[in-house]
Amino acid sequence: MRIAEQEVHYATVMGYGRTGRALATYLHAHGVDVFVSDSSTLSTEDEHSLAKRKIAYEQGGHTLRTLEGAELIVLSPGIRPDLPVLQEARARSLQVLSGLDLGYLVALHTQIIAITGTNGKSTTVKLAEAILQQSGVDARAAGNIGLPYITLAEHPPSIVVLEVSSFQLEQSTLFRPHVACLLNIAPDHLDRHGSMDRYVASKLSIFDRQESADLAIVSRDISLPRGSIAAKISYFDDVLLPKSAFVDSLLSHNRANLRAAIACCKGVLPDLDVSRIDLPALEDAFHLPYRMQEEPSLGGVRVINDSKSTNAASAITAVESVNGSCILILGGRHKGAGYDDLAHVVVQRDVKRVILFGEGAPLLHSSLRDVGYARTTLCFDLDHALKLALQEAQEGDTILFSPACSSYDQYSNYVERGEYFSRLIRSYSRQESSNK
Ligand code: UMA
Repeated sequence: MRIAEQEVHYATVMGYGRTGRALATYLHAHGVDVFVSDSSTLSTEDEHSLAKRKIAYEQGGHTLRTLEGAELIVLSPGIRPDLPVLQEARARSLQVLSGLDLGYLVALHTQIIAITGTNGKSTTVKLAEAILQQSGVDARAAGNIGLPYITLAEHPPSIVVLEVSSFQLEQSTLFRPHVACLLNIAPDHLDRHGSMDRYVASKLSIFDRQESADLAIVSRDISLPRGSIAAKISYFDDVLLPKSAFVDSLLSHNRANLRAAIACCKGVLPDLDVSRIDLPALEDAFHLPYRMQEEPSLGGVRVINDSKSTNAASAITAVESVNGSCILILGGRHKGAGYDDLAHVVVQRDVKRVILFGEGAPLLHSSLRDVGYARTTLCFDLDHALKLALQEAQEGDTILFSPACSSYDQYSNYVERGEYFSRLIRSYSRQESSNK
């Protein structure tokens, strides 16, 4: 297979999750001899699928087999670029690409809108995709939102709207979006990046390879390093939204997401008439799974499932959007950033109790204690946390599950955690109906 002037016969895919599977499938289908390397134990299903296609693999660690004979190494987002085996790869001058780099190279004629930021990425991506589709454009959303970009590469759309994470950006050396948007930056993923400076640098690198014909879209709240961006800069805060009841009904962060999505669409469709956007048809984009998802109420208690909240900034937005008294469930795997801002918001709002679970519970507990908030309860898992929340809640209260931490201590991802929480609620709801 020819990839950017280079004939590739043998490639290694590192990480065999959602991205790794898609990368291996694409490369294998194009005649490349693929080797898969994963640090965990593969499922029997994955092992069978690889064996059936005669794809060699290793599991339980990345050994030097990762490099043997490889002309190309492609990374899943979860692979840290500083792994010893990758340092060795660079010492041997082997080409190491991110999944985004590979998608970019094999679908060079697709126009790319790339959207990053600590929060609001998925919503903005879905909004931009829907606005472009309304305008008759063949546009598809992909990337961190759940569909690896390489999956679209076989039959690429005219425009791809990519959700891009700091992990993917940190690994990328070639990826160049025509329109790049940075929504916001708040502390997150410090366990991976090591410091806030490096996290910010990885976010800003979305603009690194843009050229003067490209467009960089940011919020006025973000200070850009002077002279570092070649693309034309525009600020999405300046986008005027049409006056409508629908726009008025949006929370301020969603109005910002809508402005950003429109700015991105205007980057590829300069004549887009904002007044002709069917705004109510965008409703679904504001209701992504496990993002402030309304669950069935239990005994007059409103229940919100915000499992997608994996950092303090998104939990703050969630807490601030709840009116009235709330019981907040927080916890999961700590990612290195602090919770002081969140603790201050908890103190200021009508939060009756905070139930803490998982690995991050002790740290969350001490942040809350430091601001003088004492109504916390620690427990091990979500089952217990919900049980305690229901005991505490009275009719008219809201139980808000907005964990502020990643799910990786007890679940494979935030979706699995969100599904689990939903299942718990449905089983309480069934019990409630059968008791009537
Ligand atoms: N693995 C290794 N070596 C390592 C680390 C991981 O082999 O050093 C293996 C794991 O054992 C596992 C596989 O890699 O088998 C998992 O790969 P991955 O962590 O790259 O995850 P994928 O399943 O490929 O999913 C990724 C994104 N996950 C991460 O970035 C952690 C998904 O974003 C994304 O939807 C998917 O690609 C499709 O593009 C999830 C996410 O949490 C939702 N993203 C973070 C966020 O949004 O905050 C960045």
